[in-house]
Amino acid sequence: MAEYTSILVEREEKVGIVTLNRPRELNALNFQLVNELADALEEFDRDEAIGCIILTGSGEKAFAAGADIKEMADKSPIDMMLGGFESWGRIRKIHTPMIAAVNGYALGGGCELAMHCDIILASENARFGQPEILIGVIPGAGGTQRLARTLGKYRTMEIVLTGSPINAKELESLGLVNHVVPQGELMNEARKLANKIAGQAPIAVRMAKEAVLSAFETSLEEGLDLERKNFFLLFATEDMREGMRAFIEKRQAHFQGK
Ligand code: DAK
Repeated sequence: MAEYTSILVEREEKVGIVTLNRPRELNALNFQLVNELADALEEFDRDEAIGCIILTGSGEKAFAAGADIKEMADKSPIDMMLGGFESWGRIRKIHTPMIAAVNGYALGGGCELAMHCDIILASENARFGQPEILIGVIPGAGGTQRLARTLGKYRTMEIVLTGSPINAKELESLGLVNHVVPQGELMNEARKLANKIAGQAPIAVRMAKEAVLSAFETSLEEGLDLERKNFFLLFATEDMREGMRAFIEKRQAHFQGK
């Protein structure tokens, strides 16, 4: 593992854990942090032993309070364009399933980062929002698109146009948060879920993630084609033979990622 200054990186058997670690700034996402995050996620993604990644924030107050406003305040459009935002694209391309364990504020880029993950768990005190409008800009890392695709037009408009935060329970009922849990249990619940995913057949997991994500990026026809091709391809894996044999023999399957 490389040395990082703005994140903490741990591995627990098949699960990688990345903690955003600028608690005094409520884990505000400066360029260095997002670059380090992309590096760490790619490193886990290349590691065949890692089957799921948990992303969380340090401290009790925030997952991440957004991009670092102090760092952005004097930038020009060209600075912003050339200034390192490509790391967000790298995070979007991670194949390993990612669970956001949202332990407080997830605002602006923090909310968008949680939405880059595949499953969102939140503590009871978590608050999500896209407050960019309050500082004269709009979401820039997918907030308008991912919220609209999950919540629909009208709720998204209110969130983006008012900047008002929403609590985790409401987002659970709207389908953006998978589960709300007491703060003290958040990481344990995230670990349980991550271990469950990491115990499945790795190639099937990867193909399943790719297929679900394609629902947001392609037409239904193209998405169905991709799903079917991935389904057929899995019949080339040893894990598929093992999974089906284990079912027939009434025993636990042992997947090898082959
Ligand atoms: N940036 C920098 N510092 C921040 C920060 C942020 N986003 N959020 C909090 N901090 C700092 C505060 O300045 C304060 O530092 P000191 O003053 O003590 O030095 C410290 O963290 C504690 O914050 P507060 O004193 O404000 O704490 P409170 O409990 O009173 O309030 C709060 C908590 C979360 C409600 C408040 O801090 C807040 O409103 N923060 C700003 C939230 C925000 O507006 N976030 C959106 C930022 S814009 C893109 C990718 C990403 C983005 C855009 C494009 N591309 C790929 C193109 C993302 C943009 C954004 O996120």
